[in-house]
Amino acid sequence: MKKHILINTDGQVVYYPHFFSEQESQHYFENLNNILAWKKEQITFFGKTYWQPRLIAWYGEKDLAYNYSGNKMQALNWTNTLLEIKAKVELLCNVSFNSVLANLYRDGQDSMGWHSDDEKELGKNPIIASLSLGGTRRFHFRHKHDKALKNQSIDLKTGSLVLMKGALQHHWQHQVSKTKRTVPPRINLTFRTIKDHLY
Ligand SMILES: O=C(O)CCC(=O)C(=O)O
Ligand SMILES: [Mn+2]
Repeated sequence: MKKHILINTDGQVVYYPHFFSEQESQHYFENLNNILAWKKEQITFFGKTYWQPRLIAWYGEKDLAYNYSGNKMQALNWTNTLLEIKAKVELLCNVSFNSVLANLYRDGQDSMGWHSDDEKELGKNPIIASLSLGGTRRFHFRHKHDKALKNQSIDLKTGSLVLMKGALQHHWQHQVSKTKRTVPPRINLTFRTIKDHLY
């Protein structure tokens, strides 16, 4: 499968532009948009609580729980479609995932700020597989300490998959910025493995 290595210093970011075809992507977008239990959630940041600027839903193995942005989240049971997509992603990356965080960006004002996926439940050097369906949004990376390393960014097209691995989450942050352009809604699925189960 065609791939492009975006970052290869202090961790790796690999981009697969055509993981799913246009038709498959549209089919999955419609299913997930209709069926997932989308919710507006709060985030606690330096003691202050805000609404997250997007909708989210978290699915995984039975009884799995996860501390995400100051909230204890309880996993919902996998849907058939999520299991089907998970199996295809696992074939490509040779790891098995026990959960997925789904993000719905309704328009260009929905976003996700600078962060690393470094929750301790994910373990030391997690592999995270991130699928994009629907409207194209730009994904940015910045190094946390080394100013000599340039920021990187990439347009996440429908049907594309990003793998983040190695020490990436220790050294780099990523974000999906807002845009004034009119963009169709976008669904993102980030498959993760929770190591420390809270149950
Ligand atoms: O929407 C995306 O592509 C990124 C989502 C993300 O970074 C996350 O869920 O942690
Ligand atoms: Mn992230």
